[in-house]
Amino acid sequence: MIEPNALLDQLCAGGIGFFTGVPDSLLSPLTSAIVARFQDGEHVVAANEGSAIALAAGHHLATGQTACVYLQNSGLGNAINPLTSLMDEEVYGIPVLLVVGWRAELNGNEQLADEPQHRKQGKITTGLLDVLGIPYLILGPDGIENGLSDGVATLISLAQSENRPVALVVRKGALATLTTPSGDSVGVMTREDAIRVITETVGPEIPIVSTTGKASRELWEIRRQTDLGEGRHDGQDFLTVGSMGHASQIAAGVALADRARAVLCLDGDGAMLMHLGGLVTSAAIPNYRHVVLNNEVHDSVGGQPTSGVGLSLAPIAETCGYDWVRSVTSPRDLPAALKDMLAANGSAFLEIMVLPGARADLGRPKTAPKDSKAAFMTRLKDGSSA
Ligand SMILES: Cc1ncc(C[n+]2csc(CCOP(=O)(O)OP(=O)(O)O)c2C)c(N)n1
Repeated sequence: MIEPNALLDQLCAGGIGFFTGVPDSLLSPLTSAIVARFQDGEHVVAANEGSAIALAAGHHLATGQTACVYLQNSGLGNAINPLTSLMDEEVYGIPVLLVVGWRAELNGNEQLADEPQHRKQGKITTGLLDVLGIPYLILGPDGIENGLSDGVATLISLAQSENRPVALVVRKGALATLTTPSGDSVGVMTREDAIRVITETVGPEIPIVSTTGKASRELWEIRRQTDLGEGRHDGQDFLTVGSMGHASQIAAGVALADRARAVLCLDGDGAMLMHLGGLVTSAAIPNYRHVVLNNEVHDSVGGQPTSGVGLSLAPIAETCGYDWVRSVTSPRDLPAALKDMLAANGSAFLEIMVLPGARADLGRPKTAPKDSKAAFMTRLKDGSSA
């Protein structure tokens, strides 16, 4: 196990002076250390992993130096386009060190038990790096596994001498823990309380597409406590367990298929910012209802800030063209705001300021994703206006 600050010392000694990325629970000791150690300009939380690669490219163009991009392996998909068409030696040849949190890691042929959304990516992570031609080292609890113990220095030199991306793939338990310093809170109600009020106010006829992380886990648990009729608990919601940032366009696809039925997207601020462009599409759909739970952090992976700390999301929605927009902080105002949102004439966007954090005993969905999908599709079909 390595102390995150000792790893950062190695990266700085290798000449890395700029850090960017999207946080990951497995890498949270490292990102907490980065947040505590580096100032604005030396560290930027990116909106998505592809943007982080582009920031690293810009940093290299301006300074000639190599940047570090941290990401969960699920974010490799977002990073692949700029890795292959910008950084690759067949194009501009730009060095970058990727630090990749390996969810659902493989140990030989054995895969560490993890959630369904991580299984495929866990299996293909190192193979994907091979296909991309990105040399990598694996860092486990006992140190570097496939090279010399001072391999990180050699890896960074390789990136610099050959002008190419390299990667450090980090296993669970490789980094010693470090807690994220908590900042000022923007909300007064918990995310779970807000979701409970949403489920109580939104009738059973409105399907909900919820975002990646703890919001979906809380929604799933709240539904367990609520009988949707005939002993049913499943079917009203589609939990976007993976694919962070895409819940809004899944909901848009559902809403476009039946304009007579309202569809609600339950989003997170980090997820919304990850693929912000989709707001323009959603805002043009009159039966679309967008609720964003804004805690200004990536709460589900350790509470690191999002790229939008201090940013009010409601004016962004307004500019993107939503017909009805409001922001609420007080739990007292929430039920009325939700009712107004549901009754709105045209597309609607409600920002709810919430506290970071979740219950320590929060569970995870136990229904298999394919069963949830089938229940949701049946529900949509039964409730269809066609
Ligand atoms: C492409 C991608 N990058 C990173 C992650 C890891 N991840 C899962 S949830 C999450 C945080 C989501 O933050 P936000 O939308 O603000 O919701 P909160 O957790 O604060 O409720 C992150 C970074 C992921 N699942 N997918």
